[in-house]
Order: sequence, then structure tokens, then C-alpha cells
Amino acid sequence: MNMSNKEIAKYLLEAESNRTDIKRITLDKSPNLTVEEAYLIQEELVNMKLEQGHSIIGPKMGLTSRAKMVQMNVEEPIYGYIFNNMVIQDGAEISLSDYIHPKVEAEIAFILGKDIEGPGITGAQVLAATDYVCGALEIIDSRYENFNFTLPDVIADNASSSRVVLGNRIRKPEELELDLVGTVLKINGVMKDLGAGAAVLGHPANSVAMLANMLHRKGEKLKAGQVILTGGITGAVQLSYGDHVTAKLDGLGEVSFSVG
Ligand code: OOG
Ligand code: MG
Repeated sequence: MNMSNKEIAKYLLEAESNRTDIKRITLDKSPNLTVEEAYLIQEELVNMKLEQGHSIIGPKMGLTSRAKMVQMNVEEPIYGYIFNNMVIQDGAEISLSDYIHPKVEAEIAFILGKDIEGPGITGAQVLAATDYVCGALEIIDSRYENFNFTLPDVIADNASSSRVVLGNRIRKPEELELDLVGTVLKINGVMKDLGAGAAVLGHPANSVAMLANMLHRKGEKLKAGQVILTGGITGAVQLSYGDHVTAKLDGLGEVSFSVG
């Protein structure tokens, strides 16, 4: 039985609001789903969130590092959208009961000073258009059982987006060598994963460039003021009750939250 894009988007949104996992849509609901169609479902889902009164803080990239591609068994970068109601304050406590099966990953975020419009955008152009960078923790919470999905499934599901914690040490991009930013992800003081900015497509600015070029295919662009997550440097780590999560990024300080 094939459902319309709107029906699938609604089904995914319901799983999110009921905090119940669902089988990936390519299993039975939409077995022949293509990447292009999956982005159309994502567009419906994004529009439904906008209609609910939420606003976009920026698009995000996902599956931009080898660590993430290997972990999720998906070989291509994707994008999704982060909304204002997904932002958690640095140091805050989240409640495990608000999620299905959340995981956390450490990232570098870009805050744009100028619009960036593809095609043909390079990392250097991105750096010139960026006002600030900061460290971030992204909480992902796939709506699919056991985070089991194919490329079109995860695109339709807004790239597993759930929450983001932005670090409060913001820096000008030229003050750092972003590819060399060492990153350590710790839970309750125990190191869970580590990496450097270069894990993300060689340099996190390349991730924003790829995003601008992908958005161009839809006639869209990145806008001044948007906050862009460039994708997990580290693999994602499952969250449990009582966890205190910290990411340390060289030159960008610490970002943290707790799980209650
Ligand atoms: C998809 C989301 C990927 C990242 O940073 O790689 C992502 C997933 O792994 O569920 O946000
Ligand atoms: Mg991410």
C-alpha cells in the first residue's frame, strides 16, 4: 500500500510526538522510495512543523564523517532542518521520557553572516561568509526502530533531528584551524569517542559548501543568521538516565547537558 508524501510525513511526526518507534518506511509503506522523493516527504514534514508555529534556525548536515557513515551503514551526506523548539541551553537537563532512543554526537556549528547560494560553492567561500563558529552537541532520535534505516528513510525523517545544544564560546572562523579542532566526547567523565574537525569531509566548511550546493538543486540557499550543524565528528553514543554529557573542542571550550 503506497501512502502519499503528506501521509508519510504525518506518520513520522506522530511517531515523534508519541515517542514511539516505527518500522522504516521503505520496508512496506514506500518500498521504492528514491532520494528525491524522500526530500519531498521531508519538505512536507518541515512545512507541518512551520504550520505548528515553529521556526527554522538552520539546515544541518548529517553523515559527513566516516565514523557516522560506518556506524549507520549509509554512505552519503544528507541534510535536515533544526527548529527553534529543538534548542536546549548549555548545561541544561533533558528528560529521557521526551525521547524514543536518543543518541548524542559532537559537532562544529557555523553561524552565517551572509547568504550562501550554490552551485559551485567552496569551503573558502563558506569561511568568508561565516560570522562565528561554536561547538555543539546534537541529540538525534531516529523515529525508526533501532535506528535501522536506508538513505531515503533517514532523509524523510528529517535526518533524525531531535535537539541541539550550542556551546557559548563563539569564535571567528579565522581564529581557528577548524580541521585541526580536536574533539573529545565524554559521558560521566569517561571518554566515549574522539576526533578532529577534518573528520567532517576534510574540513567542516566543506560540509556547509556541500549543503549550499545541495540546496541549490531545490532553488534554495543558506541565509545570513542561520546556524548550521556540519555533522557528527564522533560516532553517536546512546544516552541513558543519569548521564552527564560533555564535548570538549579545542579552542571552542565545553558543551554539556545531563539526562534526567
Ligand atoms: C542520521 C543523522 C546524522 C550526523 O551528524 O551525522 C547526523 C542518524 O545518524 O540517525 O546528524
Ligand atoms: Mg548530527
